[in-house]
Amino acid sequence: MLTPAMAGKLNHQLQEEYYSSYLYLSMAAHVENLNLKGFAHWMRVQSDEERGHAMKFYEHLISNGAKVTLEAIQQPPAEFGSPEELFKKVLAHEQHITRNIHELYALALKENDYRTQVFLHWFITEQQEEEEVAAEILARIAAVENRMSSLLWIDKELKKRAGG
Ligand code: OFO
Repeated sequence: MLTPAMAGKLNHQLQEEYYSSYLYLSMAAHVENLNLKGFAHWMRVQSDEERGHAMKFYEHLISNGAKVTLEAIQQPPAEFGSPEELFKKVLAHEQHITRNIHELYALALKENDYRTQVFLHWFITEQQEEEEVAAEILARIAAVENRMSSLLWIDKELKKRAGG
């Protein structure tokens, strides 16, 4: 049996996972407009996965006799800037979700809620992976952008060549 405090927090995380799905779909739409189809595909897959995460919270609540109460999902931003800025936002969002999951786990420990502890193990591992993936993509994008700015700097230098 979940305590009312735990059920409330799990219901809220269910909403956070749906918001994550909505956020990644908005990010997909942003990169569709930049014609970055691979980025858009990645964001769509991520958006689908987040709905799966939300449903895990739904199932955990139901199978422990608690009531699911759906909260409103807020509007996500529509603009995310360059690919590098976009992935900085992905990483920051995943770090936010990790903090939520860790707070839930701390509450489950405090309440001796063993079932919720076991349930959250999957999310703790998942968040570690998601942060690692986002950080790796961000590093790759930053490397490409650094190469581009070095190339542009060389190009500017070459323009200075005097004739004769
Ligand atoms: Fe982005 O992962 Fe859900 O929890």
